Amino acid sequence: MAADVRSNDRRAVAQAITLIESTRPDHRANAEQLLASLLGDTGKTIRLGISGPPGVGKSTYIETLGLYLIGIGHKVAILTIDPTSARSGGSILGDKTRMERLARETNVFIRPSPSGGSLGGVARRTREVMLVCEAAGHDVVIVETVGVGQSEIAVRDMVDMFILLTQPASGDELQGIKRGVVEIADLLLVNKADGELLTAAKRTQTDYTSALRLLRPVSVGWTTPVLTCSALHEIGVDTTWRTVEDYWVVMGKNGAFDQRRRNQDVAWMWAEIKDTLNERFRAAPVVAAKIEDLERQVANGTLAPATGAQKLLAAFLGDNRL
Ligand SMILES: Nc1nc2c(ncn2[C@@H]2O[C@H](COP(=O)(O)OP(=O)(O)OP(=O)(O)O)[C@@H](O)[C@H]2O)c(=O)[nH]1
Ligand SMILES: [Mg+2]
Repeated sequence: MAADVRSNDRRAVAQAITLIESTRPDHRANAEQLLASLLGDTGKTIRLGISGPPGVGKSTYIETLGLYLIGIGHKVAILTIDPTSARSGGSILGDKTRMERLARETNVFIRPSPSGGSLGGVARRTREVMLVCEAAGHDVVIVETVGVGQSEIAVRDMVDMFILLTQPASGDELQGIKRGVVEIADLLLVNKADGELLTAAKRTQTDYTSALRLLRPVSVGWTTPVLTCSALHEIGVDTTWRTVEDYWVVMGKNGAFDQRRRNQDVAWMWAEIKDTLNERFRAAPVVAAKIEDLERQVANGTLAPATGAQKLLAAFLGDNRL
């Protein structure tokens, strides 16, 4: 399968991803083996995170950017993390159909996140799917998420550059923009800079630019630019890509690019440990038998949370001295 993935056999890629997303323990073991054999062919990519509130134009932007990128010879993979689908168990509607033109291209691979599971679980697999896409020869990987807090952080932690999409806003609205998200952006795009919205878009650009001056840049040696574009009318999207290339050069030269990836890999290892321990813990019969009762006692206030935790940990570790 690894050989077929490397030669970008679409069926093999799809099968590899299905294997990775499977929760069966034997599948997991195979998935890890597959990932280990693909590792040498991963990483020669730019990994982009794109986020923004619902309706801001993420799908439209990714379609326009994607078409532009394949036009200049790139192979693009688009992975979406939708925390709302993780919560509701539903799959994301529309996104795939809304990127209709892009979906028809052969040098493009689009994959919505699997439904169900926690955000952590979805993000965990998305990283691995990203590696499969890279091994298959995609040199631009875009991870998209809807802007609802935590998911942006999850995406930020797996990409080289985080792009935040916004739209023309009034001054009041600007105050309300979540500062935390703006702080983690390497590039801010004010989309819908067209027609009647153009003036407002330019003003929003100025407002953001001055707001950003007060913040410490997330990436060393890089000042977060604020650009305007119109994804719908395909204006300025090529300029946004040139900024991505600039970023790549600057961050590559000062070593921040490699450093970030190394940090991400180590953090990823620890996240795996945490998730795996958590799974094993909950699945252990000695723990499972006690969870419900102890949770109830803690909820009632008859048992201190720390004591409840100690009891469960002691059961798991088989050590009463804990
Ligand atoms: N005027 C204008 N409208 C745009 C632009 N980009 C997107 N839109 C419109 O904005 C609406 C939402 O666009 P989408 O691309 O679906 O937005 P999204 O961020 O993917 O939305 P969700 O997937 O629901 O979070 C659509 O009606 C688009 O046609 C733009 O550059 N200019
Ligand atoms: Mg969308």
